[in-house]
Amino acid sequence: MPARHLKVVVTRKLPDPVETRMRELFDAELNVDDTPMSPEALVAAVQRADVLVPTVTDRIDGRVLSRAGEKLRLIAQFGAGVDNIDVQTAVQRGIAVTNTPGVLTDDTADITMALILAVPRRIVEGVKIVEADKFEGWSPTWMLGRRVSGKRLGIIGMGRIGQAVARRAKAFGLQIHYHNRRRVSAHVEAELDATYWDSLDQMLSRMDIVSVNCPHTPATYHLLSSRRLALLKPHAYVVNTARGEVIDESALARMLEKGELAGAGLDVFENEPAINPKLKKLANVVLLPHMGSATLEGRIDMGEKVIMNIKTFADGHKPPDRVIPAML
Ligand code: 8YV
Repeated sequence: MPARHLKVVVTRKLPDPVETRMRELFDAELNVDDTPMSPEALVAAVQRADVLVPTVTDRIDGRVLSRAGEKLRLIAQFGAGVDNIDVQTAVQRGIAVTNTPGVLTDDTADITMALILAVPRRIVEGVKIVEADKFEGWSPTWMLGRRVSGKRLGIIGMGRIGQAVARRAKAFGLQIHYHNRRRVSAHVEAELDATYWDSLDQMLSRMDIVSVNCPHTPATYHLLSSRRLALLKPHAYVVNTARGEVIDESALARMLEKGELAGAGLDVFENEPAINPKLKKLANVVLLPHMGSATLEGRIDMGEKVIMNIKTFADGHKPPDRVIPAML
């Protein structure tokens, strides 16, 4: 079918240049007022679409897929993570799934680094003091945080984003440690001066800061369980810019409340947009509203990748960013 006749249903508002190009290339149905789709609206969308372009906020589970129309052949996710999609079922039903890896690596690593600095250096607490007109003058023992340089950073998930975090952190004088399903190449380890731990438990008990940078899959759900969180030293900080589900959020909140951990910087949550209310009350916790990849440039690049995936598919080729269940 010519690309122009391809019914592409986009579930959320995307940046104007992306939407305009989609309209030029495809029979694109846009969501200009950005109202999130209800489960019923999603079912209706998969019934009329040739291609669905969802985001992290759309749950494309087995139930939705079982009601998909014959025409649906591609789910071109606008995002790197695909944990909102039942990829296995989609592929079994002959529906290809693609994502947008690579283009949000630097932006997400920047936000991770911002949290790695913000929590130990108490940046948000400082901002709040100034905003509340409570800055009454400098004192040598006031607002003391902890030095970042020289500390050990344990990165969980040494893919593109994990490596980009490591590169930044190394420049800030942190010592890089990591746990990953597979050890990275000797060349990357040497560049980052990184120490590999095949045992996550052993790494955790030795780190000053831990950063979660792995995808959420059945294997990483609650990877930082309450048992594993308890392995961290009480002066350790936890940063998560990947997916909330990788950490047992209630256990983390409980430990932070009791002072069993020094602090946390979180951009993602287990039940977004809901956040454990305990976390919001703690001064040593910095919370962001899932904005790791939220730059205009990043969003446009993500849109470009979605378009390339759809266009290649429409031209009868395998789209470049296919997600294969074995990868998950
Ligand atoms: C995106 C993300 O904004 O790409 C991802 O996996 O977590 C976010 O940074 C979101 O997924 C868009 O669907």
